[in-house]
Amino acid sequence: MRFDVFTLFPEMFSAYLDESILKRAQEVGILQVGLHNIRDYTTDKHHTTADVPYGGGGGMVMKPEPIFRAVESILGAPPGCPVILLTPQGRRFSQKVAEELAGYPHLALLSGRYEGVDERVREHLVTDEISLGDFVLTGGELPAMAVIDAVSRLLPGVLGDPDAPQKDSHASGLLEYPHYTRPPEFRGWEVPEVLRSGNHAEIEKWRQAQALARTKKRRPDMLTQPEDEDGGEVS
Ligand code: 4GY
Repeated sequence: MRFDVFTLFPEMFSAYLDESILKRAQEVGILQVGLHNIRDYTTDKHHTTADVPYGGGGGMVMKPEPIFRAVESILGAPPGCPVILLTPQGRRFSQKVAEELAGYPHLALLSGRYEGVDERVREHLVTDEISLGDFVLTGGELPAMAVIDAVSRLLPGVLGDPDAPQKDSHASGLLEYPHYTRPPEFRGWEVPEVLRSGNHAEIEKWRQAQALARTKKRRPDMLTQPEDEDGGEVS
């Protein structure tokens, strides 16, 4: 799978993508990430990427020309893949959306800065808008990395255990059961006896009960609204 990322800060991505699991996925050719600096697609002397908003109000808005030029240079016009803008105004990201996106061979991610992008980018270039949640960051770079991470780990061969994505919390519809490792006692706090019993049927029963109890307590919405319904339309 390939991601092409359009951003004013491509260097922010390298430290994250060039470590650990995502590094290996790129080395073995399962994952490709192209990083493109929108500033490289400006044509004016000062390499202008943003300007003041029409109508006033302060702040800066990302200009459409360099964004269209960048995306169309890399992907063609029209682009042959979804072009996803990371914005609090988008549909909410979830494990289900990650699974949907993992079905594409190629995605473009657009990370905005300042007050956001000119509306004509949304209307005539962007095909999907995704939000990580109801909070405002300084840019769309962290959300783009989160999407790459959540989608990439679903691709066959990226995780060591091929069943790992099916075992995920949220894929199961429940939160994770508690995890323990050695030592069996730490500062007087013991690992539950059942986990050290070697009785795999009892361990499985305990884990399911713990996952259900934890979900009821922390995320009752996951039990009454299965998967990730978004609360429905508004008029
Ligand atoms: N939350 N989910 C988010 C965000 C920052 C101004 C547009 C979010 O996805 N993106 O907070 N993005 C804004 C900052 C430009 C992106």
